[in-house]
Amino acid sequence: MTNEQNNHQDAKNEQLNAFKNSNQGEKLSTNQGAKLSDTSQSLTAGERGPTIMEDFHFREKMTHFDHERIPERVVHARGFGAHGYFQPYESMKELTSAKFLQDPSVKTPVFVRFSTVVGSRGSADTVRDVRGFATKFYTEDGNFDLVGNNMPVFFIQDAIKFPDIVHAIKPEPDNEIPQASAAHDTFWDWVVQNRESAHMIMWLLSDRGIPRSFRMMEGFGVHTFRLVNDQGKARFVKFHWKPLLGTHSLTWDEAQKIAGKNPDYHRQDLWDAINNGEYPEFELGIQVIEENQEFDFDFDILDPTKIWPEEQIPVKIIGKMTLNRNQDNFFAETEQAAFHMGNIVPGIDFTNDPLLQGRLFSYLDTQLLRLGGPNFHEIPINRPIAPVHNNQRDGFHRMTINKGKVAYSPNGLQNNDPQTSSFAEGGFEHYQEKVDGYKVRKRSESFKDHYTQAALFYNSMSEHEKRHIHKAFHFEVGNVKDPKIKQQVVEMFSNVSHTLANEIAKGVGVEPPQSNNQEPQVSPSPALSQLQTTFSSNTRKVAVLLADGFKNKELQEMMTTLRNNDVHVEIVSKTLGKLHSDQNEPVDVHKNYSTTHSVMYDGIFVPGGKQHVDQLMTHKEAKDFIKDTFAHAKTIAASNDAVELFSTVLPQNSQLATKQSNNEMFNDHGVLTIQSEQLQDFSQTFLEQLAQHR
Ligand code: HDE
Repeated sequence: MTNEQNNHQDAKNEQLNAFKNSNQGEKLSTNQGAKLSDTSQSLTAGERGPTIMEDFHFREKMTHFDHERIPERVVHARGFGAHGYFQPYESMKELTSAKFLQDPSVKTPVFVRFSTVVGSRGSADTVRDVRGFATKFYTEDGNFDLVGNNMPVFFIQDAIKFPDIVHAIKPEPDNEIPQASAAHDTFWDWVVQNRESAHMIMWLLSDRGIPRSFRMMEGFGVHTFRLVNDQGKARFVKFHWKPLLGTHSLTWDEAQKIAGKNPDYHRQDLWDAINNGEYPEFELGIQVIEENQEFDFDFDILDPTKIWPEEQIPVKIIGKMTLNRNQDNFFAETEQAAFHMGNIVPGIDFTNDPLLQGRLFSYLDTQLLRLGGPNFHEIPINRPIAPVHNNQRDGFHRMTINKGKVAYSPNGLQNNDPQTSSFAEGGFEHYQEKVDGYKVRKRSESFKDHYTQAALFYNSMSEHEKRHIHKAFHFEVGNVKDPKIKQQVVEMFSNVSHTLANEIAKGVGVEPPQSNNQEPQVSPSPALSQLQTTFSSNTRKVAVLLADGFKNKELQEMMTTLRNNDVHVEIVSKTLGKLHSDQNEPVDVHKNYSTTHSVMYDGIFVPGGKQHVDQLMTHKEAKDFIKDTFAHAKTIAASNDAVELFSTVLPQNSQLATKQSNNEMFNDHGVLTIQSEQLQDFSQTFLEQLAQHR
């Protein structure tokens, strides 16, 4: 890589560096730079007297503190960001003039913010919700914001309904209950009144609503955009992010328990992965439809409640994003990041998707309130690396010192500077689409089919994914108090699938569907099932349950294989400190049963050692740990003496061994046991099972 390319990649970082400040080795001062002799005692009239007005330091310190909050985002309040870069695999010149998609050797800096939608800033990470996936590309042509979600469709077709759906899904206004949840009356009342939400509800109540990690979820631009090339030729496009680790989810039971054990589970996971050098990677994919094919499909390509099935319109992978740097300051970077659909660059353009059109208004508007005025683009995280020159002036917290008398255009005094640029010179020109129509408040007939793709999604799920959807309905709709709404949900989803509607009815205690709705006839789209994803044991976490007197050789062999394959291993025991093997070799305990829980791991291993196993038999927490991991269908392995522990703890019918090879036994529940001191092959099998996720 040449120096110039390196510089481009680092340009954003260098820009941010200019604003960074560290207190290390420095003297305490006021905001005006006066050094201070004391910051822990107010200035008072006498040692036991009142505080004196003159105490400028007290007043400055307290006033600043009183003002240190800004409004949280009205939606997507809870989020977490990271820096990285994007690199195209090949030139996309044929399709777009966007500079950051031209040259595979150019790295464009990015900042990504992942978020939940409904919960407030302090809510838990693992709630059932849509996840935001917003990427700011700091391109040499200005910032391009791809503000997407981890689901490819949305609840509504028209932005004007957004305040309604958000009011319905947020906590109910009289008592502000429930937090970060759709499981309440107002949301489901809204759903049955808004049938266009059917498809999105299927995604939300599927495993996609409870991702295992931000690193293991897809991202989607949702709307149909345009790519425009140098010749001005345009095509329709949808954007996809595909995680290299595959798309994986928690179970509902895990998600709920993790929310209590570690509400920061997802942000911790992202932060740790980047700190460990395990940089999350996402490939950028595009689906392209030619302009003359706009009406070739049985859905409207501008309808944001529809996907473009991948089997029909394949996703072409065009580049990769790597997140390789954690932020230095959450507030300065993640909290002040201001995304906006209107941050666009030449070569990409909008379409008439009515949801997209409305978002183009909302994002700028919301930043004006949240960040306190029109100069939020000057906050370091939001600054483009491209030069900024215009006649916009003044306003709260203006940083730029614009020189000269001329702040208008056209002007003669400054020879018309700053000058506009033609399309050929890289000036943004809106795509000249012919639009002709009456002013109406009316949705096109082509947007009216709300059930075919909801059925496509449901029918493309594997049996266990369908079961998870049924259970999710039981929880979400089961929490609705009004029986009328529950019945309406059943009737609504009988338009998607009778099986689904009957399952919902059974679980929430209402009548099976009364209406005789037709189920849409669809053939599945395999790409929708998470069974089709990539599987890898990379960066997974394994707990080793231990007590004094374990067999160190077994422990070390397993740990070596796992660690050599980028699996994280933690030793969990009743108390922190050190444990000793049967030969008195010491090992450090990483977590005790109070500071962790089985839901924090993707698998467990228990080595042999009689004394150690006898003790685990008496540790209720160890037995619960094994039972829980088994119940969540994760990989569990025991060697030698520990096999007996498993047979005691696990349900009788769990069939510890259904298959035997090389002294090694395993079954399709992911339970692995071995009676041998040679664990090499066994640890490989464990690794393979771990990669299967469950
Ligand atoms: Fe947003 N959305 N949204 N949204 N959205 C916001 O902007 C809005 C929609 C998405 O990490 C807000 O800065 C309207 C779809 C993400 O900072 C606000 C409509 C998609 C984020 C807003 C939608 C999204 C937001 C709140 C209906 C996926 C977080 C704070 C037309 C494609 C960005 C803010 C971040 C945030 C409005 C629908 C994604 C109020 C009006 C569809 C990832 O402007």
